[in-house]
Amino acid sequence: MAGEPQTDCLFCKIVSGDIPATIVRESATTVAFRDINPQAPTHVLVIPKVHYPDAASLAAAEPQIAADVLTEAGAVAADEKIDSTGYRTIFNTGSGAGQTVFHAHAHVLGGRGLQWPPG
Ligand code: DGP
Repeated sequence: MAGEPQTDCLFCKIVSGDIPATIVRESATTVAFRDINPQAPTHVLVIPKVHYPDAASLAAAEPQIAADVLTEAGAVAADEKIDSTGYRTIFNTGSGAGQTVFHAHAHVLGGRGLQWPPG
């Protein structure tokens, strides 16, 4: 069923605690944890606790939770003190854009100079 935990989903297992992660924030609807392969001094993933494969499908089904993900991304940036220097919030969508985990997630990156456009 839409939104239900998926047994083969890595991030659902982080939500349930079956796979450990360095959690930096948690809300009723989201979890934020450090990326295992950081691309910047701060690289945190913010995920909804419910399972949707990408940001657009989450937003279509659960717009308030999609908003919660963005609100938490901003809170992570404030906690990590990268809000004043600038940070980037990225939703890779589809394997052609580099998405490897098909549970919606926002990357929050900062703490170094960020180039534009991204590669
Ligand atoms: P994406 O390529 O946009 O699907 O991003 C997936 C991210 O998930 C990638 O940057 C690496 C991260 N990741 C993959 N496996 C794990 C894990 O087991 N733990 C943590 N903390 N991050 C992971």
